[in-house]
Amino acid sequence: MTAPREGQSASQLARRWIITLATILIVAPFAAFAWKTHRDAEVSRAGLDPRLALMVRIPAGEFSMGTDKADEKHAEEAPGHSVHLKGFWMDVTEVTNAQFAAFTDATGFVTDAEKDLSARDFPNAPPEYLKGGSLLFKKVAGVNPFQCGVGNLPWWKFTAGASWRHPEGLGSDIKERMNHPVICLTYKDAQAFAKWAGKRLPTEAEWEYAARGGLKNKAYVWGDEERPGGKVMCNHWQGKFPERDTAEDGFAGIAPVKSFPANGYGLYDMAGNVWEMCEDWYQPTYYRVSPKDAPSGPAIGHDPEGTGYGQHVIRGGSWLCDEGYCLRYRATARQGLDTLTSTNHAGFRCVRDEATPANK
Ligand SMILES: [Ca+2]
Repeated sequence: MTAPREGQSASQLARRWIITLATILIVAPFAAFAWKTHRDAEVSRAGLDPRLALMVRIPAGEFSMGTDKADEKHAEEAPGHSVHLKGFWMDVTEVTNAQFAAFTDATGFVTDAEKDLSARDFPNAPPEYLKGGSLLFKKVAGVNPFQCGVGNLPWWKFTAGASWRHPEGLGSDIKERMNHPVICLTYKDAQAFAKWAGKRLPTEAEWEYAARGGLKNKAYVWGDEERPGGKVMCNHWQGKFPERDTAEDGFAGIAPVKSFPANGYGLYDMAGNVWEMCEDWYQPTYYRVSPKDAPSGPAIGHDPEGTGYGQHVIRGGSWLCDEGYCLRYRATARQGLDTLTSTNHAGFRCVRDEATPANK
């Protein structure tokens, strides 16, 4: 041990050593965690386009998917069932406009919302629905959402010209929204991006496992309390839906990615902001027959409108989910999105198999 300097007593020196040691013991675990997270994220970028999202490694494991506590309105979340998954990598954020622009710049890809439909392919569709466009949310006053049928919700308006480049319709753009999640895409658009990026869409089971961030059977991806310490934990709707959003969380509409705290795996916005498209077809009763090992969804999609195209799973809820009506920013919430439909409340993020070579 260092000899006491002039004017410094042995007890003073001992105190200094204790303080130094305590500081190291307190700081070291945080530093190690930060270094590991950084290393994992950086490793995942090897061989991938640097314009794409960083990824974090989600370890193999088993978890309880869904819930036995689902009420009648959310029966599709039941029953709770045990699922085992291999490890994989997942994008830290939802795919952003900047990342999607890198894809279209490189490939010339044109999204479904940017194309007109053929009257020959869709002979029963009204002419206004054959124009390229997306379903956009519009505020509606004097509506009780509980009394609206699910098939024709009055706050959804097909808007010709709306697309990921024009998210509020013609006349709007994404210049100031490059770090917002990309929206107004169909499932096929999301799949095309994932393939180009050397990634894929997550299965629904992978999505929920990752969203839980290592927590077990919690109602939300951050715990059991909706607002711990009074804090709004994700971007959703506050106020009277679908009439007035008070934006108590700071955002009336979509927020830039990473605007709220990450979950236990370092993933941002696994609740709220935009719904995230998964690989699986959607069936409300699938959990009754879902296998334990790496479930990949039913063979065909739920088709309540009889379109013949079916629905895929979306997860996580969005900026439109309010506490009183929808509450679908819970960890187990799930619903379907028609395969040919693009909207301004759904986006996606990608995953990659653990064994995928770095050079694809
Ligand atoms: Ca909000």
